[in-house]
Amino acid sequence: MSGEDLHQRYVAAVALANEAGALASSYFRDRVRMGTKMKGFQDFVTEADQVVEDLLRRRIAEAFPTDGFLGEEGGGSSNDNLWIVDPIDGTANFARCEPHWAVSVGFVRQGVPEIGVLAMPTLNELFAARRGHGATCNGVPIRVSDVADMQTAAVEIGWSPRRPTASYIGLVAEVMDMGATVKRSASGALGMAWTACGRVDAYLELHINAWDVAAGIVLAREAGAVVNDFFRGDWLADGNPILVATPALAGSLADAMVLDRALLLRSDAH
Ligand code: LIP
Repeated sequence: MSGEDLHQRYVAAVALANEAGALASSYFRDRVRMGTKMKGFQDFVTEADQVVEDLLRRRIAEAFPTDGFLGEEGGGSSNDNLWIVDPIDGTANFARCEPHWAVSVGFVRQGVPEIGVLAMPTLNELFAARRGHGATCNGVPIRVSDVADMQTAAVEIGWSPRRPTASYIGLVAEVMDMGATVKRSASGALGMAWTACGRVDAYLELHINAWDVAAGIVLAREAGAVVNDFFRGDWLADGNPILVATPALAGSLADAMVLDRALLLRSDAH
């Protein structure tokens, strides 16, 4: 795939994330139209998730008919050129009319994340990155913070019922014992975007799915973050842990998550 082919997909991803964000916004705060349902314990889905994913699936099939598509709600299959989409990341927030949610559009080529775009309509922010070309928020370059002291760090730790509560509480306690303040905002994608622009200094989660991170991991790496090797093993079917952090904090946070420091990927390792 040429650089021009990737550029075309980057331009399309930005336009699609904006269009999908506008569609999602038309459901936001309309609890009746949202039609919230439960997929499982603490696992929400709304009508907006489905219609936004359907829009993205349709648009990408029209524009790039030989590319693959995987969405959180409708699934999909692997492909050398694979779009990985979370139509609304932070669905639990969206369902409660809480504004911390985003549309996540990622593009992965032969297992390498190349393009990541997040649209956050409630703050009118669009995060975008292409591998080797930097990361921006509303067109302005973004960088991770330079925080190196855990005593001044803010770390977001995502949670889901996919791992035992005790493991989550244990990680929170360990990171707090290291001196950091810990938060959880229920959108992994935005946790990675926040890390990329220095609003927090790291995002950790013991297990997360590919559609939650495919875009955010490009944003974070292009903004100078160190990330773990999420795209290993059967990452597409099974997910993996995620670590995204400032370079100075990544090693000690990897130790807290019992991740191999040797497998951390530095942002200059393109
Ligand atoms: C969410 C993730 C978050 C995780 C939540 C949930 P969703 O995605 O972004 O990191 O902790 O359990 O999986 O379901 O809102 O698209």
